[in-house]
Amino acid sequence: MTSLRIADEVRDAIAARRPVVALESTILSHGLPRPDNLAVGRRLESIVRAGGAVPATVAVIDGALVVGASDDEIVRLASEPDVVKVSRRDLPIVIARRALGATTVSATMIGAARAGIAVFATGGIGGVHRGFETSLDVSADLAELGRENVCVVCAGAKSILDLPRTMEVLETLGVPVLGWQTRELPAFFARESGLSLDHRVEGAAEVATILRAKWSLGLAGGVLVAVPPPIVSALPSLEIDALVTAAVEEAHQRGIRGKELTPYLLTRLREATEGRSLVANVALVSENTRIATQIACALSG
Ligand code: PSU
Ligand code: MN
Repeated sequence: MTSLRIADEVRDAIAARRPVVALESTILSHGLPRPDNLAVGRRLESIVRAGGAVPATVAVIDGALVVGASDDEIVRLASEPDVVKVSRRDLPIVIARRALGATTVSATMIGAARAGIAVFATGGIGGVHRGFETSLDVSADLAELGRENVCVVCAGAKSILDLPRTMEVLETLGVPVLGWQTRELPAFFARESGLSLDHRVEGAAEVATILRAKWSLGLAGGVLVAVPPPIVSALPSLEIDALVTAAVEEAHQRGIRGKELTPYLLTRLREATEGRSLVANVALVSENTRIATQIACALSG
C-alpha cells in the first residue's frame, strides 16, 4: 500500500519525459475566496495545457497524497467546508485520517518530488514572518526548498513577510533565487521590494540549464524563480506596506498566529484594497503558471 496516488495522465507524461507542472491546492482552499477559487484552479490547469504540458494539482484526498487531482476533486477542494491546510508535518495525519487536505508549497513540493515532477507554479512562498524575533514563525516552505529537487516559480514572497530575513534563510539553505527578467526581488502584490537579487535569468532555457547543473552535481534542494507580478494589476509597494503593517498589528491584537496567520492577512488585504489584491493575486499566479510551463517544456526538451 502506498500513500501516493499519481493520476494516470501524469504518470504517463512523466514516463514519456513529457513536461508536467505541479500546482498547489492551499491557494484554492485557503488563499482565494469562493467562488473565484474554483475558476482559478481550472484556469491554472488550462494555462498549463495551452503551453503544452500536463497539470498536476496536488492535494490529500481519501487517504493519499494525490498528484494530479481530477476536476471533481478540484471542485471538492474549492468548495468543501473543512479542508485542512497541509504542510509537511500534517501530511501523515491527514492521510491516516482520510481527511480532505489542501497542500501548501512545502507539501506540494513533496508530492511533486515523489512523483518525479521538477517544476511547480504557485503564487508566493511562505517565509520568515515579521516579528520573527518573538514568534519564531518561519514557514515550512523554506526548509522544503532546501530539501526537495523542485523548481518553484513564484512572485517572490508576500510583503506580509520579512523579506530580507526570508532571503537570508534561503541563502543558508543553499536555494538559488533567480529573478525572471529582473534584478529585484518581487514582493508578490508589488513588483518592487527594494531587495536586489544576485542572479537574473532571461528565459526558460537558461533556467533549465541551471536546474540540470544543480541536480547533476547532486546538490539537493529547490530553485526559486521569482517573477514580477503583471504590471496591469500589481499594487504599489508603499500602499501594500502600510496595509500589511496594519493587518499584522491587528492579527497580533486578535491572537491570530500559526497556520491561520497567512490566510487571515490575505483576507484583510483583500478587504482593505476592495478586491484589488485579489485581482493581482489571480493575475500573478496565472503568469507564474505560464512561465513554469515554459520551464517544464525547456527541461523536458
Ligand atoms: N501564497 C498565496 N496564497 C496562499 C499561500 C501562498 O498567494 O494561500 C499559501 C501557500 O500554500 C504557502 C502557504 O505554502 O500559504 C504558507 O503558509 P504558512 O505561512 O502558514 O507557512
Ligand atoms: Mn507559520
